[in-house]
Amino acid sequence: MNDQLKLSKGGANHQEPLHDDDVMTTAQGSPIADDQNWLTGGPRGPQLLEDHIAREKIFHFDHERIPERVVHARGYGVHGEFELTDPIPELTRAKVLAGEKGKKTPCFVRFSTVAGNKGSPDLARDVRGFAVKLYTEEGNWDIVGNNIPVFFIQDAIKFPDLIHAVKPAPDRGFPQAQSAHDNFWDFISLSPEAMHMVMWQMSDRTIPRSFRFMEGFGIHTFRFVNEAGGSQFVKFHWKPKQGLQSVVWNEALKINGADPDFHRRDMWDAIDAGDFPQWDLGVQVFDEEFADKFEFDVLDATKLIPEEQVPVRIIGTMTLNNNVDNFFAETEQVAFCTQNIVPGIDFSDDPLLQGRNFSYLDTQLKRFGGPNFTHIPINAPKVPVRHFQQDGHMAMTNPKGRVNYEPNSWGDGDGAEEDRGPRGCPMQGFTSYEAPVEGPKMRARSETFADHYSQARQFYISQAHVEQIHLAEALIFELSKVGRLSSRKRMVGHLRHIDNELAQTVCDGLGLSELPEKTPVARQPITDLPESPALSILKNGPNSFKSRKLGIYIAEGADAAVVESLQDAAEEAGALVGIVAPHIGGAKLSDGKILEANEKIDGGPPVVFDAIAVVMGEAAAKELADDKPSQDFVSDAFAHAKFIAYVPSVKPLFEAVGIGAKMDDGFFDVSEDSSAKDFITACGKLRFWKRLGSY
Ligand code: HDD
Repeated sequence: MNDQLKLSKGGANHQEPLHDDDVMTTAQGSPIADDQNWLTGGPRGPQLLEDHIAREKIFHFDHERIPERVVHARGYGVHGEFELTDPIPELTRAKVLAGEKGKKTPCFVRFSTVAGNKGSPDLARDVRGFAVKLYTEEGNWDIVGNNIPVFFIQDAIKFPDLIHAVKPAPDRGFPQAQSAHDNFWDFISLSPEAMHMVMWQMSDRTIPRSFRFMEGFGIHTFRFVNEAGGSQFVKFHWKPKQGLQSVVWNEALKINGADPDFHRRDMWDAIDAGDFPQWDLGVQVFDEEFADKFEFDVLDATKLIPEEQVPVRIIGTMTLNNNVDNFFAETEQVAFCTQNIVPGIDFSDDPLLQGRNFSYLDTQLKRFGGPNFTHIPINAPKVPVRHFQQDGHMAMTNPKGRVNYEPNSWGDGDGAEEDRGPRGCPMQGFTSYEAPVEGPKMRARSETFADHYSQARQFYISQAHVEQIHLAEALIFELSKVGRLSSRKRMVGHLRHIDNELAQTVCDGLGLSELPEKTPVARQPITDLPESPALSILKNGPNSFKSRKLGIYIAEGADAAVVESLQDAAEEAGALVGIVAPHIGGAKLSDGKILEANEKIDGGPPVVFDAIAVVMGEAAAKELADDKPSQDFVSDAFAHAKFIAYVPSVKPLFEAVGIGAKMDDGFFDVSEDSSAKDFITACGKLRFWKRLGSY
């Protein structure tokens, strides 16, 4: 063999025989000798089409993508299980909810943003998808919900317009993953029905700290149907045991730069560390009589039923405990469908839900190129599937035998031993609740859907003061990105029906010369709905630092005992710790040992932590007082109302950014014994809101 030939074989050519298990094969299973060099005619000659190995590799690569979801393209999936804690056979015959206490059902959850494409940043201001697939013993039940209990529109026919309006403008292809632009607010300001949802969208709900710290909602009114055929209405709620938490907008902007994968990384890390997030499943159950007397139509998805009016009954707990093995196979290929329900659950006539029931199945055809996506493991039920459906792209589980139709008489005993195949069963099978249907065909919105402001107002007045301020700031931010004055004014015209002070604040924030006219209304809003504290994040705070993350910024000479006490206190509280240092190699502490860092300072800004500590030797602190990333570390943590632990030697850094004289009760000197514990206890409040004055 000449030298040139030896060289061209590269590193992939193993001289030693490999174990059979390690030998690479083609997709046809044929062993490959070299997949790093295309077959050529001569060492410097043309590549030969004959190379079936190279062509197969490139062919497959060329087809690696499937169409991304038209909405909710960016998402993150996790496996888990649902445990039934309070069976409700009196309400539903669905075995997943009516079985014995403690019954476990596997599930897969995909969290997502709505507007951005697959590669968009996690902290866009956006609604979050919260889609749960329960692999029940009676087939798959999908609750395809969001982290907000209402929706923008009342009728599914408007969905394409809503999504076109929020997605990048068709001529320029931007802005990506943002609602702060002309088309969106033009559409919204012309859609009074969106006002309630817009209040939620402008609240901190749309910038969650993590998927783990948000609620989930089935939104629509569904039906429970029990064994006797009796039915009640139901709304589904997922309540995070971790509590609710959001970031502030300025943080969101910075997180998108520092870690665009912040949410998916957070979920992966938590599960990887064995800190499994949990949600209680709650149901709000009500009957026709309540529906008739309720102020709004229970079929209108822009309305919720306040928990104070119909309490949420907790019936089970979902634990997410397993990261995916393969992102594409599971998270990308999972296909949720609102029409995936099981006996004992039924639809209501909510016109948004009914339209969704068409759209979800239809969209899977586009994404998978055929009807057999249910054969893919992530979508396949975990119970036997028996029917006469067959063939199509990628058919993998065609029924066996000769019989593929019904009615058939095979197996009836006249000499034919064939298996006759399955039959429908009125006892076990799904039967629709016999809800009466009558009336003329018409294209019209029911008058009972006409009030668009009352619950928007109720949401606003139920917020803590600081949340109201954030909401107003979000509206001002978004509308300031809108070029057309008419849209800005129209929005303020709507706000006047929700809350006058809010309208005035936004009007001033936009620099409008006068308060625009109130938008004409179809129905006068109810202005005396009571506050509903359940709608606020801050009124339902966790009061615990569990599952949160402390960032400790260390530098040369940091007191080793202090660092250790902080680590211990955080660990004891069930929180994670990230070490930040001027170099990724870490820093030498006072005991002479090097503590390695998880992040170099400009890669680990405070926005990716829930609270921070700064522990440095005097000389290092003086030197870093001039360092911009170090300055940002303390000044951003301060500006975002975070709790800050420190040792006196780091004061030069605080002074360099002007917070030395502003150290409030959110600061903790942790050089004293046991003070680290007090600090971590205080961190349970998550933020020191008082720092922000009028808040
Ligand atoms: Fe939708 C995906 C939630 C209204 C049409 N939707 C999708 C996902 C979630 C929601 C969480 C992502 C599922 C996943 O992770 O794969 N959608 C909602 C909620 C709605 C809603 C809570 C209102 C209450 N959606 C809605 C309407 C339509 C659609 C009115 C159409 C008329 N949605 C779709 C879709 C998607 C989808 C195009 C895209 C990918 C998919 O279905 O599987 O069919």
